[in-house]
This record gives sequence, C-alpha cells and structure tokens, in this order.
Amino acid sequence: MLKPILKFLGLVITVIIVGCQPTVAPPKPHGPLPSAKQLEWHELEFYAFVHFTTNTFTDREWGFGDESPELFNPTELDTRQWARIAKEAGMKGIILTAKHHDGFCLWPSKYTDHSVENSPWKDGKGDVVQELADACREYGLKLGLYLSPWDRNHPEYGREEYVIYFRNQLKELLTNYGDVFEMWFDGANGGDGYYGGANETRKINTLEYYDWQTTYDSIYKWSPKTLVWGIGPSEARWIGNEEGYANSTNWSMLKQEELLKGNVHYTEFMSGHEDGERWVPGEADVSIRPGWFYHATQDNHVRSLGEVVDIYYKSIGRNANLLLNLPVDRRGLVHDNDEARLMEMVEVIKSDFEKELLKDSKVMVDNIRGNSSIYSAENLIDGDKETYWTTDDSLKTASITFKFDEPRAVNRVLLQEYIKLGQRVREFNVEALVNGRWETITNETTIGYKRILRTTRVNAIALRINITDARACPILQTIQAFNAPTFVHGPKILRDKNGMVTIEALNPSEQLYYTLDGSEPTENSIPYTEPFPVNKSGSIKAISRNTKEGINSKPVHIWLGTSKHSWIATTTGKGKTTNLEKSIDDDLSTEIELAVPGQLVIDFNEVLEVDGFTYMPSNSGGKIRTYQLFTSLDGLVWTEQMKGEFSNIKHNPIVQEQLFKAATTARYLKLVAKEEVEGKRKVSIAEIGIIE
Ligand code: FUL
Repeated sequence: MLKPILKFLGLVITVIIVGCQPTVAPPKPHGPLPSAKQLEWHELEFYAFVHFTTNTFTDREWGFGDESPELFNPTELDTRQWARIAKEAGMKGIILTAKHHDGFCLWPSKYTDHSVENSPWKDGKGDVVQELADACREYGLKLGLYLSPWDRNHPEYGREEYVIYFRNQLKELLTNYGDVFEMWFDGANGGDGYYGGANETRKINTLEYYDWQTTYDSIYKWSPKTLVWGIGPSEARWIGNEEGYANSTNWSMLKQEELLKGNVHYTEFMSGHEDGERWVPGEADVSIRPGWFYHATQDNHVRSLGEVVDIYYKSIGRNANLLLNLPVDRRGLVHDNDEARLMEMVEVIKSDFEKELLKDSKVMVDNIRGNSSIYSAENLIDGDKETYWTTDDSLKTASITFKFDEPRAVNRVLLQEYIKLGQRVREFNVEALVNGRWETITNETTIGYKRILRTTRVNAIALRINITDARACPILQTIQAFNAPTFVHGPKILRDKNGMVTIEALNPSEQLYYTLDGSEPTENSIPYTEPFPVNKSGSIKAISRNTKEGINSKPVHIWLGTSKHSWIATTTGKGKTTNLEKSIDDDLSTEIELAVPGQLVIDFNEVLEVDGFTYMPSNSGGKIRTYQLFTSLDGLVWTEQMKGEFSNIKHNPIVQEQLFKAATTARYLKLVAKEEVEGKRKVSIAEIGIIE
C-alpha cells in the first residue's frame, strides 16, 4: 500500500517542480538550417531512379541525339509494376529520366517532335510521364523527374534558343503532372552530338549558359514544392560518385557560393563542408547493375547482395538519401533479377532493424539543458521526432549512457541530430560495458539527419555515447541500438590468365563451397581448398559459410568465358608499353597504359565466334572516350565492327560491354583508342575481353 502512495506523492512533487520551473529556452539555431521542404526530403531517405529512353533499345548509355523515335517501342510497358516494386521495397518515390542527354522525350512535349509522339509505342498516343504519375498516385509514391540540361538532339543547343526550350519543357513537366517532389539536373553538359544534323562539338559553360538563377526562380514559381537537385543553386547535391556512397564524415552544408564560381571540386561533395554557408544535403545515386540503362548483357551482373546492403549503410547510414536505379528493359519492365536483388536487400535491412534495444533501457546523461525535463534524455528513446535532448549552451561535449537490466548483444547504433537547429556534432565515440570494463567500439565524426554504425557484436550491460566535439551544444533527437543477424558476404570468384580459378571469402574464417554444373551450392558441395583450373567457358556458383553460426551467404554466380591462357597482346602504337599481357590477364587490379591515339591487337591463337567485346579502364588512369574496333581472321585484312564512344566512363568507370551488330568469326581483335575522356595523352586498359 505504501509503495503506490509514495509513487503518487513523487508524481505530485515532480509536477509541482516542473510546473514551477522557469521555461528554459531552446538552443539558438547554429549555422545554416534546412528549409521545411528539405526537412521533408530528408525523411524520404530511399527512392528509385528509372533510366529509360531510346538507349534501352540501342544498348547505349548515352545516345548521340540522332536516334529515331521509331526505336522506342516497349512491348509491355507497365509503370504500375515499377511502382509496386518501389512500394514493396519501402521506397518513397520514383524519379524518371523524362529526357536524357539524347533529347528524346518520354512525354509528348509540344516543343519538339523528338518524343514518344513519333514512336510506334501506343501509336504515338502514349505518355510515360503521365502513366508514371498515375501509378505513383495509386501506390502512394512521390514522382520525381530528370530533365537533362544537355540535349544532343536539339539544333539550338549551346545557343540562347535552347535555354528557352529547356525552360518550356520544365514548365510542361512541372505543371501538367501533379506534384513533382524532386527535379534532377544532371551535371554532364556539352560535348559532341547530333544537334539537328550539325554533328559537331558544342562546349558550354555550365555555370553561365543556363542562367540558373532565372531557371530556378521559374521552377519555384511553377512548382514551389519541388526540390531541385544537381547543378545550379540547388537544394540537394550529388554525392560526388556514382557508386552510391557518402564519406563517413558528411556535412549537409556546402560552400555553394564558391561552387557556383567554379571553385569546388565535385569530390568534396562526398563530405560536404562544415563551414558551408548553405544547407545542401547529399543524395547518393547508384544503379543496381553496372549501367544506368538496361543492357541484356548485364542481366547476370546485378550488384551482389553484399554490395547493395553496403550501399544502404554507406548512404542512408551516412546522412545521405539513397536514389537506387532500377533500369527498365525493352519490355518496359524492371527485370526479375533486379527486383529479386532489391527484395533480398530489403529483407536484410528489415531484419537488421527488427528489434530496437534502447527503448527499454535506463538512460542517463551528464547534462540536461537548464536541468529542464523538456530536454530530458528520455526524449532520445521516445520515438517522437519533435522532442530532443540537449545541453547547456556552454557545452560541446557530453555523455549519454544506456543501461540494460541484463547484457544485450549489440552491433548497430543509429543516431539522429535534431537538424532543425543545425548540424553540430563533429566527433563522437561509442563505448560498451562488457564484463565490467568499458571498451571503445567505434570512433566517429559526423551524425546529421541520420547515422548508422555497424560495429562488432558486443555483449554489453551498458552503452555510452561520448560526444567529444561539436560546433555548438549537441542536440540529439534519437539514439537506437540493434542486434542485426550475422551477414555472410558472398565470395569473390577470380580466374587468372592461365585459367586458374581462385575463390576468396571476405572473412578468412569462412568456409567456401562451389559447383561447376549450375546447381545451387550448399555446405555439401565441393569444398574449396586451393585454386583449380577451368579453361573452358562455363558457370561457377559459390558460397561462403560462417561455420560457427551455420549461416551461408547467398550464392555468387559467375559465367566464365573462354580462358585467355593462349592470347597474346601487341601494339603498334607509339610510347613505351610493357607487360601488355596485363590487359588480358583476367585481373582487374593490373593495367597497361596506351598512348593516344593508339591501338592494342589481341591474337586469340584460334578462331572464335565473337558477339562483342569488353573494355575495362582502371579507376585512376586515363579512360578511352572514342574508339574503333576491328576484327580479322589473318591479322592482315581488318573489318571495322564498331566505332563510337564509351559514354559516361569518367564518372562510372565500369566494364564497357559492346555488342557487334552480328556475331562474327575472328582470330584477331584490334582496339583503337582515339581520344581520352579528359584529353589526356594516355589511356589505361585494365582488361579486354570478348562476348561469346
Ligand atoms: C550521369 C549521366 O551522364 C548518366 O547517364 C546517368 O544519367 C547518371 C545518373 O548521371 O551523370
């Protein structure tokens, strides 16, 4: 009886004390702040990109601008399928390439004939943008649009008339299809193109040509709710790579004034600027397969589960939104392999965050602002995004301790700052109390809207977050912890020039198993112990197994083409080029350099049936922009199979897979590197291969 009475009295006293407390003013905002629109945008976190245009039908990444609208003819286009997949994956919207660099419009723009209106699809009566807007509405998703400023089709590109055309198109897109949550302006601008038949190079100054301020003013007039991403004085920034990751230090601020004067290099986008004068948060864009557009040759190159899970943690887990591209195929549908991988990823993420552990803990802090319950530590675990814990203004450090009743296994910590008042935390660490001793489990830098830490699993009776440096008193909205199931990454399968196959586990303590007959590997398949030879073409499937916990990775499947063991590479080009076999050693970590213009000749030492070729540049070396490719049966008479450009190779240096118009028999292949992407004198070749 005594207990309830005491409890009641305690409550009364607390109410009186709190009631009598002078209201403690919240901290003053510090530095640049997000607008209401940006705050809403942060909360979207995850949405889909859809790349779709005539490129889908020409198998290219960048169209030249001379593609006929006749090419655009999806057989089963269904935007509801795209929306269903995005919704099931927990995404909040879809951004569609309404017009890519080739200038073809997926809506019947009244300012050009170069659109769906002149395609066979739906007899020219279709409108992909409208169909997607409808599907998004039906599935409760937001619609975003990509309108490429660069237009390789338009005759006036580079002149004032085109800027008027561009703005007219923007108006069409922003006023005819309902709300557009994000307008995407790609940074690739100016270069060679069709330009109405001129077939020339038109360079422009991106910062001046479009008169961005006027363009942005118009956008906000037509559609104030739209957030503009990309070039110009945008409200969100590119993350600086097309691999979908932010740096672990990631400020939402940017020195945009300097950027607009051309003084900021895009690699700085990965971290933003602590001293940036404007809130311009990062959005990480990446495709689920190597290319942005659909290519059937990439059906088996969808990013591995380990990769996409990593992308999630390195974008959303590092204070950036994630824009994941699901290219639509020639049917007009997201391919099964991409859907399956996305759903596997979502399953992993869901199970990682299934049970939150801190909400039942006892939370203690070394300081509460003005000792006021408004800013109490419980706000960190109350699930309410409007409440926060903060300290007195004089403090830039603080400790928060969560105590459990009994030890808990923990390997994920999620933190959120209350960004309405600015991004503040510069440095923090996490400690765990294990067997009576505090262990530091991670040292970190920024938090921002959201930060998720993957740590080794600890069995802790308490966790302590120490904020060791901040720009102003720290203000945190949420802290959570989880015990994610052990994730076993699939192994790496490699074959060297001599046909020896090596299978590598990411974690050396894991066991490896494989099959060569196409069947699904299990722990009963062939155990891998040492490299083995595979000289013919064929399929290898392998798994890693964490034997301690009895967990297998998803199988990794690779298709190996003809082994290159008897291939020979030579060059007739200028410049000293040694170790040419490094271009055909099936090892992407080795490379050769070739003077530009220059050529590499490969002798297969046998006549092969060849469907196409592949070129992989190195990450850091020069990259071939324009090329010619010849084949020959005798090394004397050469037939030109292809010529063109490796589009977007600068920012997305992936393997370039080029299919010939028709399969051919050849013993020799000659790649002529005509130009380097930035005009350098040398190009790198990490690997040349053939498609059979
Ligand atoms: C790049 C473009 O050039 C690519 O084609 C793609 O659209 C990607 C998202 O942005 O800069």
